[in-house]
Amino acid sequence: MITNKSVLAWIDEMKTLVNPDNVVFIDGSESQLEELRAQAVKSGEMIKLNEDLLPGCYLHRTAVNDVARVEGRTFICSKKEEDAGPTNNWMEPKKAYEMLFNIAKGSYAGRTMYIIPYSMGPVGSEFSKIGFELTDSIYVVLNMVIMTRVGQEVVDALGDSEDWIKGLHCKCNIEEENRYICHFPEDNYIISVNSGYGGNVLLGKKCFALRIASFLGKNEGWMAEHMLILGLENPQGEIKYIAAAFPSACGKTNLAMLIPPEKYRKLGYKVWCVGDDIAWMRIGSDGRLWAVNPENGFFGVAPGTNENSNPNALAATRKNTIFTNVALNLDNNTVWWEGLDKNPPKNALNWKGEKWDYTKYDKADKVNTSGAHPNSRFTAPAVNCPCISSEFNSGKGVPISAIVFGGRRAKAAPLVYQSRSWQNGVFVGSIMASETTAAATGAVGVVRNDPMAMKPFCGYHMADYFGHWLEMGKKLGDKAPKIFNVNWFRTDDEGNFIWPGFGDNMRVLNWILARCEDKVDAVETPIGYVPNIDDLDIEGVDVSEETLKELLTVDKDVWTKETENIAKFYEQFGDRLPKEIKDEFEGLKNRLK
Ligand code: OXD
Ligand code: MN
Repeated sequence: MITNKSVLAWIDEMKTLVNPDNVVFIDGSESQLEELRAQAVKSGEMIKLNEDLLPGCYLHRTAVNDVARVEGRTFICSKKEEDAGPTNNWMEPKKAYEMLFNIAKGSYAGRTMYIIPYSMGPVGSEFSKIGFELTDSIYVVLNMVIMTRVGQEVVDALGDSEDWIKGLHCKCNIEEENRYICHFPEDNYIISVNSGYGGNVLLGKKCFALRIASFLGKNEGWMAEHMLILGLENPQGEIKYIAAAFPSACGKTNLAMLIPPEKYRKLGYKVWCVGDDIAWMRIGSDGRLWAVNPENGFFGVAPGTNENSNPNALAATRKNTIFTNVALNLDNNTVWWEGLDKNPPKNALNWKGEKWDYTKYDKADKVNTSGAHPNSRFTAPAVNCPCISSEFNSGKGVPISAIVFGGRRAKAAPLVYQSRSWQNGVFVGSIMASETTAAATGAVGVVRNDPMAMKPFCGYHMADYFGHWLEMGKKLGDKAPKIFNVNWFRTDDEGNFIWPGFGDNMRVLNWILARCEDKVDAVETPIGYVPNIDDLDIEGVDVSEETLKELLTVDKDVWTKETENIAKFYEQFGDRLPKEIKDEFEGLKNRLK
């Protein structure tokens, strides 16, 4: 039950606007959720899967025109256009509200309004923030219940406070031309209309925990980042934590749940997953940077997830999971996706729900010929993950030793390098670039700049965001985590990956932590410090010393070309680009001469 006046007033206002037939408050109880699951199965919104093989699991199919985040229709509606900055779409707030309320008007007629109280972060933690999402979709309710902490305890934790985030979601008729994902950072308000796809409608995730939270973080002196958090335990039982930012679908979930190579496992190394997508970070009373994962589950990309690539993620999906847009095996009522195993089901429906013939699969036309959509997803509870960190629910967070940036770069970036300082590290993050993937609509395989993997998720002017990073560094001083850049995707001249990746990425993490503890030297290059060839362990992995040398090479010509790309990218920020970043860029150009 809600008694908070500010919440009640807003819900009343929204009820009048969207005009639902019924209103249901989501209290988080299992009995209520069971009833909703049954309703969704009855209406066809979800398909119950094989209870013996996949207990508590369901399949949902979105509309075929609604399968990914839509960056072109995502807006930051700050009062002033310049505050949204050149990397965001902007709409004047008054105009946006008017348009959105027009679309939302009466759109719940014949439907139920679900009121979801949710906490991003463990309920009651000083890191955590509370939101209310109103939705007309049971699928959204059931996903939010997995991805966030939902229910009466959240309402109780909020009390009378007015410090909460408004979120209105209306499915409407899933019309592409009327689809809008709008954020009003100055009003703590999110409105999403005409979509039913996760990233656009699970408002706690990208909309709140990144776009709105990044803005809050800037004003309140903390950071909301598109980062996984993992703990690496050494044989002595010490655990050091790393936060890492990669653009969408670059293997963040795989890295977060990494299984160490056999040799390391035998020695007693372990990796613990705190989070796979988002980190909220604050300076603790000890002056160090501490992080929590504000989410409560994983909204992971299904294709490519298998027993080898990520057994932990796969295990997490074996119960109480919602699958979206994967293939349905009609013989045993289970799910399948490309890369799960080598046995595509013979009697199956594809992600669109059509009869599917796996022999017609054509790599060049995945969307139309694959069983699962390339951006099909699983929504799995974090507690299901065998390597979930014991600190996952800690309201205190975990102390971060290293920050790692990365992307898909065939040639430019070496396997790993360390930045020269925090300031230089912010520059390294600002020049991140990667080949695009299927997580967002648009062309696949094009290189685009994606600073700190936050281009689609920064809720304010990107140059001010760089400035905020610099400010945080000043406050952290010598307690600041060290900043690194990795590239698992370097290729040879034929385009083959030359680093095995996956579990072997731990070899690189080990070097990173050794650097944090001043245990190894490194070689200075114009872009930063790379490992001495002998300090990166390649024993037991199919990488020759020559390949390792190539992996660690910084090609001056490639980087000189890269500086042209950087200059072009920076142009859009004009005078708002912090002087420190300009200085770092000049420094790089000089070192390349
Ligand atoms: C995600 C994304 O879904 O980054 O995590 O697109
Ligand atoms: Mn993400």
